[in-house]
Amino acid sequence: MNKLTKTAGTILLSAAMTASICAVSFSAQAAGTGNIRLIVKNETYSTAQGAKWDGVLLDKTVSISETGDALSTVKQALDEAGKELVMVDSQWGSYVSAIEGVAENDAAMYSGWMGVQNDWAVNNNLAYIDLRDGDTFEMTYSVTMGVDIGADWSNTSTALKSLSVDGLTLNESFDPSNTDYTVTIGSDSKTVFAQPTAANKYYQVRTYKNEYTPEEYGFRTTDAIDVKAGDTLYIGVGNAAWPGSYPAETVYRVHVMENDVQLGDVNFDGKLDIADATLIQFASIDLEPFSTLQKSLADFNADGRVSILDTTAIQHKIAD
Ligand SMILES: [Ca+2]
Ligand SMILES: [Ca+2]
Repeated sequence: MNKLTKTAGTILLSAAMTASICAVSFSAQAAGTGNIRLIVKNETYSTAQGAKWDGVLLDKTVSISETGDALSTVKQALDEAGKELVMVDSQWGSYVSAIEGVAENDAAMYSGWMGVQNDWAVNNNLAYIDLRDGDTFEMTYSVTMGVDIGADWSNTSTALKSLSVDGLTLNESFDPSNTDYTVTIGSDSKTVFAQPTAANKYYQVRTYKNEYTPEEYGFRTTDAIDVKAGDTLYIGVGNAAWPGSYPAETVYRVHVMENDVQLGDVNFDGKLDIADATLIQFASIDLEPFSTLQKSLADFNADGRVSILDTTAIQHKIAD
């Protein structure tokens, strides 16, 4: 490994330490209560390549430790399961260097154990990561500093790689560059589970209902969400308030509708009215950013572009 890469690694660790300060002030919940699903796995370094073991070593519900952090919880759970955990002290604090004989630097230089909380590749010391009841926490072996588990420092995109909602069918197939989706559910209410996956797992993903409130934890993939027509799910990726450093967040929206969305209804409220005409007018002079779906809904006169002519066409339609 050359010197440049080492320097880059040091910078990353420094960034992680800075991020940890944010993480500590961020968590206000009671520590040490509840359970998490803990998964310990090595799917990147096979026994054929020389690993002591591969696959899933552990996948079970375990108690959160008294101090509430990920490092002590993993240690406690592995102790209880009779699995060997080796921790090493460094200037950055203690970290997991080996689990049941699969150790850092075994597969390659800088290979080692990473923590993944609710599909977010943790970017600081696990002792600073507070666990919440219902979390999923993975200890996963990475050969390439995260790239092989979907976490890549060189990827600055805050897009999602995939998005589905268990219990609902999106009206369009998912496209990372389109941030608006609709689902049609009639007058039913449903219990659903949002299943977003970030293009880069170093960026957190959180789901909210009806109000985008990134200061809150939001719904995890295992949290039930009750929805009815008129609700909107917001799925944020890489908000600046969350641990880590981010270029710019992306927010996806899933609009839950009674009926299929109609042409012109760019605010997804199920009605075509003056509010839509006004939004389209703003978008036509770049005062309102429109998603791919909104652009197609906005082209009311079907001339292939969003312009004041669409606003006028809608005004005529409403006046009829
Ligand atoms: Ca509307
Ligand atoms: Ca048009």
